[in-house]
Amino acid sequence: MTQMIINGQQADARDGRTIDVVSPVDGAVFTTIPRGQQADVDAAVKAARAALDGDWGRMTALERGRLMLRLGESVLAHHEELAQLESRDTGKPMSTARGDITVLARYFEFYGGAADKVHGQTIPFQKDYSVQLIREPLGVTAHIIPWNYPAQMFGRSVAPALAMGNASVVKPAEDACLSIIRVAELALEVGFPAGALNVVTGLGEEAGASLSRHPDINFITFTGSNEVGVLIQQAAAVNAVKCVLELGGKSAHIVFDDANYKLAIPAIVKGIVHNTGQTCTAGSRLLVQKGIYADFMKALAAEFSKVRAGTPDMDLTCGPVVNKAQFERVNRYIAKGLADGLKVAAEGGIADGVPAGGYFVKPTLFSAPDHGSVLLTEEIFGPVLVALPFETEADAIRLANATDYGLLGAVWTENGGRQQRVARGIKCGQVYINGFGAGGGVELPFGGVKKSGHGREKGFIALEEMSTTKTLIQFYGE
Ligand code: TXE
Repeated sequence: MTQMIINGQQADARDGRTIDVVSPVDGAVFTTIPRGQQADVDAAVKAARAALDGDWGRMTALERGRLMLRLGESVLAHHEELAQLESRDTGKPMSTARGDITVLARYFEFYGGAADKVHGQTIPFQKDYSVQLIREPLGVTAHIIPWNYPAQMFGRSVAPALAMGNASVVKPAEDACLSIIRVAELALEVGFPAGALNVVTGLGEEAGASLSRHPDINFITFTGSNEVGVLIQQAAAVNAVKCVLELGGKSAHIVFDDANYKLAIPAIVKGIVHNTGQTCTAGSRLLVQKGIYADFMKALAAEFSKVRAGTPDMDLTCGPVVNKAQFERVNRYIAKGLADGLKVAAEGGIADGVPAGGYFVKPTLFSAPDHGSVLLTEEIFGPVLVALPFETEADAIRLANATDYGLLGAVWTENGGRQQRVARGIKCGQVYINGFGAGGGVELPFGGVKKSGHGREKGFIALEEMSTTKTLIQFYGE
């Protein structure tokens, strides 16, 4: 039984209820977490508010930064333990989980180092006036986190908020929250004051909804489905608080006929099978110029068919998907692709010896004759890639933009002018040129446009998102 962290203490749900935690590897229950409710959320928000008025709120930026650096070091000292927890909870292959914990530590290192480097401004104004623009924390920040990268997203969401002096209440996903709770315990061990960082576990429609509509929060950041993102924005509107939403994607690779196959093919395969395709930035669409389509697909299929899904200990490219609902969803999309007339260009496999009852799906590469199938527009969130040929540069940009999402894109060409034109033509928040994915990209502003959401996380820009400005206007004349 794992406990929540509220006001510096481990806590069960006030009404004692729990949620079973199921292993994606075999479908068996292996622990429980508290099923937090409104009363638990109230206690966490109250503790965060008190921390702002107490020790945490009185700390200098340097002191906060040092604590965060210490937490980053503690994460590294507990690296293997955290990776095991993360892998157990999500089914991730061990090397993926280890990579995620390294990125988690990096968030605390990056934002811990940045905490005392956020400067204000002076603004020229009328005669005998001095005007200063200073940065202040927003107050109590709420963080609703999904299950696909619990540890990484905890770091991405919470580290900039703490660096700016906010006090945070985190609601991790009910499917995967064990690493987050452990890091919150480590935060207490390294000296974070009670209430600065609280974790309330529970169901989305209970603890998540209570937190998002709580009248005493000042900011919400949410990563998850578009449907829930809309509810979060509505809740934020009721209290007139700012929200940052990261709601998934349908990111396209655009491969021109002069592309470097050696670079493109492994990156495209990894871009859809890493984390078993459960990545908001997954490159889940592939647009290939007509002249090389057959040849490129043949080379890609040879690589794609090597992909295997297995248990975390087998440490293959893919694991299982996270839960039964995702398992059914991905298989439903594969069946729909076949019904829509998409051709299977390659299939990976499921390793021998995976336990019965695990949520393993067959990695699938489809070739589409035209843009007719929903597999080209909807987020599948599994190891399923759909390819489509295009003729001209203008067609490629039009097709890349033919979805409601706008998170990432990638352009593969040696032509410098084309790299710029296409990268600027895709409507999204990040574009890679001759590459894809960058191991977390802690330093790089990240977020989407269109139904992928709004606001930016990662990089220095997150420090602006998670703070506000105050303008001090002083008359110094006589
Ligand atoms: O997401 P939910 P689900 C996409 C992906 C996936 C689909 C469904 O396509 O297949 O969403 O996944 C909390 N008020 N992404 O159902 O429900 C919930 O407890 C407040 C993309 O798991 O959006 C969890 O902590 N909170 C994605 C978080 O929201 C609520 C990552 C996300 O869960 C809530 C995950 C409510 N009413 C899924 N209902 C990405 N962008 O990376 C749920 N939650």
